[in-house]
Formats: sequence, structure tokens, C-alpha cells
Amino acid sequence: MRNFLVGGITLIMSGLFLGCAPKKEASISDVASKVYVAPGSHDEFYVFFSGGFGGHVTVYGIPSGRILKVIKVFQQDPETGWGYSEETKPMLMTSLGFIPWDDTHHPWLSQTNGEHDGRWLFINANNVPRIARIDLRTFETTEIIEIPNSGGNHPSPYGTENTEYVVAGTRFSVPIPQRDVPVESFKENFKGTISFIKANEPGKMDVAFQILMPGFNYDLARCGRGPSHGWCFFTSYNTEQAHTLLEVNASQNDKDYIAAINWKRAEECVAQGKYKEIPATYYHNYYDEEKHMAISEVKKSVKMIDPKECPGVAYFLPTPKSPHGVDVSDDGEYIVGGGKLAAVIPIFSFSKMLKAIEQKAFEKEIDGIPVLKYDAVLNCEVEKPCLGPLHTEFDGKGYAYTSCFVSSEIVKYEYKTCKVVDRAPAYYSIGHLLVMGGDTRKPYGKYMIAMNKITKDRQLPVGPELLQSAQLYDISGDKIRLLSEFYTLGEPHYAQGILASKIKDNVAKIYPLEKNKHPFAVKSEKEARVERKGNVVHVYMSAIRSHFTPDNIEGVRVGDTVYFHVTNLEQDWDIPHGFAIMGAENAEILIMPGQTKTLKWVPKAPGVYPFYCTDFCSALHQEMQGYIRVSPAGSNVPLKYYTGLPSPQAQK
Ligand code: RUQ
Ligand code: CUA
Repeated sequence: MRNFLVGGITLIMSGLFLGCAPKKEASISDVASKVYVAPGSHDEFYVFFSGGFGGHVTVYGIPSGRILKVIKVFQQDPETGWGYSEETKPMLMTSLGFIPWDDTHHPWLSQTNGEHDGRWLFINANNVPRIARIDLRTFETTEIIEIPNSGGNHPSPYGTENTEYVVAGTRFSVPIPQRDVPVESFKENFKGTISFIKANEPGKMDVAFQILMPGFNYDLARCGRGPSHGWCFFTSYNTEQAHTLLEVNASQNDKDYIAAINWKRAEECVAQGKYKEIPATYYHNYYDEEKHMAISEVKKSVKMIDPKECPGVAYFLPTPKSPHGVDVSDDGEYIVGGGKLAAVIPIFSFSKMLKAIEQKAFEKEIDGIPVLKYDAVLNCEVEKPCLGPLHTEFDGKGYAYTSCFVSSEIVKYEYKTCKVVDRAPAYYSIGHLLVMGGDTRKPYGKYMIAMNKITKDRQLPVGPELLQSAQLYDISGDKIRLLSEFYTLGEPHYAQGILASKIKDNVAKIYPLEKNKHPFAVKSEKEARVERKGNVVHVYMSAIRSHFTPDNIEGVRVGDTVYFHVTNLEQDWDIPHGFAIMGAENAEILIMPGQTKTLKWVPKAPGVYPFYCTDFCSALHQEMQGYIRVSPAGSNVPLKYYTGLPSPQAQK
């Protein structure tokens, strides 16, 4: 049967190729030219993919699909020393201790007036709830805030249209405050929270307030824009409040809810004192770019709003069935729910919602939150769209595109009328999709990317685990057209694309050496030195093409802890130096021009240990090396260091 089928297909294909070979070839080169970016020329878009369980963000150029950078976020990275160097360890501190791994899901680009402003990228950590800020001048993580009273920070960071806030929510409800209770007491003791985190000032992220929610699972979020600015929307599932075998027990209700949160109202309640300041321990970590050093601060309380005491802060929109994504149209008027078990895609109208609130068209109330009548808020339903609708984005021309996991496709429809106009396959089991700028007031359109969970048979096999794929589509015409496919690192739940022109001229090329305020920096080779303080040895080291100063060190003993503080004295773009030493237990460090980084090293046995530069920095890179002599504990070999001839002052 199989052979027969394959044979049949081959026949048809060869017929096609024989019959219309020239036409086919023309269309392939036409497609290929759309993704061809000549060597040396730049892509039109940056696209930031989440790294999922890898904890990172990957940057690609589109349309070529060329990888540009892996940004380290919730992880330790032996390549650069992120999370290993003394300067970056505080970035990964939390109330649960040093947490060097997490699961990133949703990148979100900062906005001004609902459009990308190219300043920052935010990304959530799902496991130990956190949100990170990445500075798009350096493409480095510069700030991480932990979210207290939370579990599974999935509906996050999805900010507001002037980046006033980024949001967080509990995919997993938990006892609030955390305490030791039986899991069976879920319905009484477990609660959800929705958090608004101040995001507009770098270095100053803070949980502005939290809203206490019923113990459901809050899954995804989008904030309004234009007319709906001031509101954010969160899907929920498991409104059954099951705590075991959710695949059955959380699929009972025909409708769950989208929570509509009026954050301007929440601000009023905070101003009027309608909240409780409750104890909560959480970390705020930020990287001081001049000190080249991360700083942690511990926060001790949070403002909690109970909707019962702040009427009007939250409403529920009944949504079929176990919804996943919620997305707001570019004009800010329509709210699309992706009911993954639903037969339709419901599209709600924001203005109808306001009217329904005014007319109190409520079905019931849950924990002080009115449930609006479905018919009163519905714009229309997309009928028989596909199987397993998840996520939706917009092209700025009145069309929405929804990804459908089960039927592996994307469906395109008019969101005002719910009329389906096109569909395209995705190989296979698509999760998120993105349209360039598709969550802003002014989508760029042009390209769409599908992020597919399963890629069996699409590429050369490489063992049981296959990378997930991204598929690039042209959406500039009436018909969706598949252009190319490339592979991604980790699990790219979601990605966001921005016009390169909004970022590229502002990107930093070096860190100015004169601004370096690292306490262990050296500004010239003359300042390089080694200092002993009891059992601690500080090496103030410089690196410049192609030597370290000092490059010979003696007088270190077993029992010492050595800190190599390496300053890269270069002030030229793309000239990092690396530093690696034999016996280092975790990482090397890569030091950018003008930067200082510190690697801790604890020698265990007497001997002479080489160190070297790991980054091919010049024709004499292989010569960029040195030695450190380690003597037995208690030895009296004097401290001595030099580069070139041992200097007399170093001898003393
Ligand atoms: S998820 S495939 Cu955003 Cu983590 Cu929807
Ligand atoms: Cu410095 Cu190689």
C-alpha cells in the first residue's frame, strides 16, 4: 500500500516536472529570491525567538533566516561566562536562591504609542516566575525581576502600549501566601494573581500591584491599544479548579473565561488605598553598565488588590473552550480567543464589552468579578476555522491569522466579519505564529512566521530529538505563500519581529573605557597588578592584541582563591578577548572592548597552569597566553608578576 502510494506520487510528480518544468523552475527561483539576502547585505527585520527550555533568546535576520545572536537570559553560559562570572551571578538570584535555569516563552518588544520603539525586549521565565529586560543597544540582559505570589509565569510579559507595564500571571495557582496545605484543599486555599510590573525605566522594574484572582490557570495575555488602552486581557482554563489529571478534569466546562483587567482602575484603587500591603520576598536584579556589575536588591512586600474591594477592576468574558491565546486587533477593538478545544474562534468587541458593563449584562459573579453575558460581548464567531486554534496576529489590512495546532495550519479571516479567506499548511503542529509587528497598532505585515513543534521527516534525521522549525510565509498578497524553513534553538514558543532600521543605528559597538567604573578595572597596562589579601589573590589584568598583562604570575599557593579581573583595553568593534585557565570548573569569560569581567579560580594542586585567550583576535592570537605558578600551601615563594621582562618593582 505504502509503495503503491509513493509510486503514485512519484508518477504524478514526474508528470508535473515533465509537463511544466520551466514554469515550476521560474516559481522556485521567484520564491528563492524573496528570501535571498546577498552576502554582506543586511536583512530587513530582526526577529527575536524565545529559547524555551534553553532559557535564552535567539536573534535571526529575516527574510534570510540567518542566525545573528544568542542572548543569554535565564541560564548559565560557559561561552561568555554569563551566570558564572562574578559580575553576572547576582542576575540569577531569587527568593529560592540562585536559579541558573528557566523556561522562556514570550518575547515582547517595547512600544510607544502602540508601535515598536526599539528600546527593549522583555521575556518571561515560566518556572520560577520572573521577567527579564534586554537592552537593544547591547543585546544583553540588563534587568530581571522576580514575581512573588505566583506559579508558572506563562501569560507574560505582554506589555501595554507605552510600556507603562509588562504583565505576569499564574498559570499554576498556588496557596497565597505560600504555606503547607493539602493539595485537595485546592478550591479553598489556591489562588491566582495577575501582576503589573513597572517597565518604563531601566533599572527600576517593580511590581506596581497584584490582583487576587480565583484559583484558575491563567494562560496568555494581551494588553489593549488605542480605544482599549488601559485594559489587559488574560485567558484562563481549568475554571473547574481541578488539581489532578487536568487533561480530563479541566476539560469539563464548555466555556472558560477571558479576564478583562482595567489597570487604570487598579491604579485608582491603589491611589485611594483600596489594597493591602502584604509581605512577599522577591528579588530585583539589574546590571549597572558603568560598573559592569549586577546588583541584587530584595523587596519585602507587594500591593494586593482584591476585586471585591475594587469594583470595576476585573470582568470575565465566557470563552469556549479551554482557551489558550488571546489577542487584540491592531485597531484595539477586537479580542480574539483561541479556544484550543473549541469548534469556533470567538471574536469579542471591546465597545460591546464596555456597553455590557454599563448595562450590567452579567450572568453571575465569581469572587467579586462579574461574568459578562457571552452574546452581549460577542462580535462574531469564525465557524469551522480549523482544529485546535491557539494564537492570532494581525496584518493591518483587516485580516487575522490564527495558528491551529491539531490540523497543522494557519487560517486567515476578516476579523470584523469572521469570514475565512485563506488557509495554509504548517509542518507540523504549529504553536505560536507571528506577523511582523502583528501585535502593534501598525503591523508591518509582509512576512509571517509559523513556529512548529514537530518536524519529523522535514529534515535530515539526527537521532530521537529534532529541532523545532520556523516557516516563513509571504503575506503581502491575497494568498499566503510558504517561502522557506529554518530551525531554531530550544523551543521557540513565540517570537517578535521588528524593522531592523528601528534598532540598528543605535547598537553599541564598544563599552567606552573612560566610563568603566568597575572597582577592579585597569585603564592601562601600567595599572595591571596582583594583590594578595590573606588567602585571596586579586589579579588586575589587562588584555589587548595580543597579550595579557601580567602574563606570568608566581607566588600563588594551594588554599588561595584567585580572582582574575580582566579588562579588555580595546576600543574597536568586534574585538573581544577571551580568558580561560586550566582547571576552571565552569566557564571561560568573553570580555567585550572596554569591559571588565571576573573569573574565580581555586587552584587545587601545585604546578604551573597555562591560561589563554579563547577568541581569535589577531594573527598572533595563538601567542596570547600566560602562566600562573601555584606553590604548596605555606610556601614562601614571593608574589611576582610581569609581562615581558620581570619588572624591578614587581620583584619586591
Ligand atoms: S505557548 S503554543 Cu505561548 Cu508557551 Cu502557545
Ligand atoms: Cu585575544 Cu585571542
